[in-house]
Amino acid sequence: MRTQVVIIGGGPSGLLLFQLLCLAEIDCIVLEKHTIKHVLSRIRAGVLEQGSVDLLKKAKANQRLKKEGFTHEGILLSAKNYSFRIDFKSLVNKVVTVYGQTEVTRDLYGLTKKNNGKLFNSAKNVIPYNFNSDKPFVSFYHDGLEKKINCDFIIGCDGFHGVTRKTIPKNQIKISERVYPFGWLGVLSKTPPVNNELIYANHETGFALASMRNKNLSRYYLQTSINDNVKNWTDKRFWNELKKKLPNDAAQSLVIGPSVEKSIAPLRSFVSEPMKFGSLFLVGDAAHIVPPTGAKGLNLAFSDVYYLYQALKKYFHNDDKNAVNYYSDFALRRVWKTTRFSWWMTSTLHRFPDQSSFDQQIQEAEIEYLEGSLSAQKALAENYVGLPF
Ligand code: RFL
Ligand code: PHB
Repeated sequence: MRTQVVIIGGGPSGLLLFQLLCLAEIDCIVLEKHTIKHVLSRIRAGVLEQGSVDLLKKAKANQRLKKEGFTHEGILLSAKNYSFRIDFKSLVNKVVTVYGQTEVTRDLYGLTKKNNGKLFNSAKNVIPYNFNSDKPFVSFYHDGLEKKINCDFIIGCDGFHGVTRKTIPKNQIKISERVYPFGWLGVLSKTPPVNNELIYANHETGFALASMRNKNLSRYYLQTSINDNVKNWTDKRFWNELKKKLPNDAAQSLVIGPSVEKSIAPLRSFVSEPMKFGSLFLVGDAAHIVPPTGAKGLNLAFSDVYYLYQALKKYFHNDDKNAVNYYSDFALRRVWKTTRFSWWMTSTLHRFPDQSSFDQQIQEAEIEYLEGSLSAQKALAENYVGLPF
């Protein structure tokens, strides 16, 4: 087989790049390790920046998003069970859209059937080869048969645990990392959201987040210890802890019910540089991870997709062979600014195991400062709605 671009990984970034390239009549193939059912069973991001919404529109993947996405003009921040609002609309004249990553991925999968590109699900033992030459290729197994695809470029969209980054020699890669000493317990419940906007709560017993998917589906998160296990979390314990951490007025109106999904995720910041090695490129979680506190991971994956899509279009259509060489620098500039913001949100809102009463007071003072300072609010809003790309 031969194609122009092989995309390893059929998560949101791989599928979005695939759809954009297909629309630009650039030949491509996606290799995804799992079944579609498995990919769509993962509950992850919930908040889209305007730049991500615009890119999904460009990919013609916004039909349902337009109808079912919720525009949010602000968030609530809380400390000591008292909350105040950050009004994005009035501060920076931008908004975010609440629409689940699962639905984004479902919409993108729906479009793959219409494309002349190819998608292989359950592709096993995918291995990129020869990306330091002008004859790269990828081998994999499908339906028990070994296959080989010759191509011009290989794109690693295969997430943090994927194979692509691991095939790059260690001495060619620089890793910067921070592992946080806590995780997030996420719960999905068929109950009305506690508030019509997201609530990020700092509390002396740990962080909580109230989010949502739709009018009758809530998504909540609680900070947990790093070695915790979901088995330790009965629904009753979860709701009690959440109530304790939310602002008082929200806690009073919280509707509780059985959980329909419960999982624990670790939190880390991770950047691997550069994001291009010869004819191999890294995109999204394959290259970088941010803690979910600023709702940035998926959005950052989409800005990578945008830079790479632009570069590949120039390469194939405008005979600009140099454009792909700028991808890594462009993408990394935004990656580091977003890594900084996600680290800051995480550090300001969570309780650290060795946190003294001094540290707690500093966090509370920072949040109080945010309440009183429009300049501080503007900086938060500008980052939360997404830096331009
Ligand atoms: P993904 O989604 O991990 O997809 C990678 C795909 O590659 C496949 N794969 C392979 N395929 C072939 N061969 C191999 N060897 C392969 N190895 C892996 C996998 O099966 C998978 O289908 O990476 P991608 O596309 O870069 O997307 C990144 C996002 O998923 C991630 O950044 C976000 O979910 C992060 N995130 C959030 N981001 C936001 O923008 N806003 C949010 O509100 C937000 N909330 C979150 C989050 C992540 C969370 N968790 C669970 C880590 C909340 C949570 C709790
Ligand atoms: C979510 O709804 O899953 C969500 C929202 C905001 C975040 C992280 C996760 O910061």
